[in-house]
Amino acid sequence: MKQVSYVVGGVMVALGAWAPSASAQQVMWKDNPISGKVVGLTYGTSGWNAAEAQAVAYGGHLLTVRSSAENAWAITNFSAYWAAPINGRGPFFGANDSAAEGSWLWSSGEPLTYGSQLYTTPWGSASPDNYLGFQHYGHYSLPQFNWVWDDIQEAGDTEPLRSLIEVPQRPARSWSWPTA
Ligand SMILES: [Ca+2]
Repeated sequence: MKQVSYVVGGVMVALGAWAPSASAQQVMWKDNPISGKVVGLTYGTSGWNAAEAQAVAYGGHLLTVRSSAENAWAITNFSAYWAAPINGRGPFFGANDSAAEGSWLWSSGEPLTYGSQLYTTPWGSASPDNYLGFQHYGHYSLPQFNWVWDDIQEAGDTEPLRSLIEVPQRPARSWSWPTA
């Protein structure tokens, strides 16, 4: 196997015998002409906090969605790939109310404007419902609900989820998905 290296958080890390297995580092990057940013879908799944930490390591945050156009762009460009392997839920994005119940914020620090009207588009009509008292993390729900936004617990409820990352520019090294 070829010796490869990559940069994480400014530190060069050497990897021996890297193989193209399904790792959390595999991200499908696409340029978003609406926001002018680069959005990536992780192949690996995780809880929300690990996903946000990975996004920060790439120089960004989990995805901020600023308009219906940006929301539609994400669904159009990634939904064919983004369902979690077991129950098919869509990926995490940056909206969360983990600091204060009911106060939804973006992990990027941008104010939540699009999506601030809860229980209506882009949210599902019953979302966010803080089910069981600890659903604080936004994700795209399920295909049969047209990928409306939903709140889910940190670990992704029944399974960890893929995640959408947003960065200012393409990372120096990017892996592609095994299927794309
Ligand atoms: Ca909540």
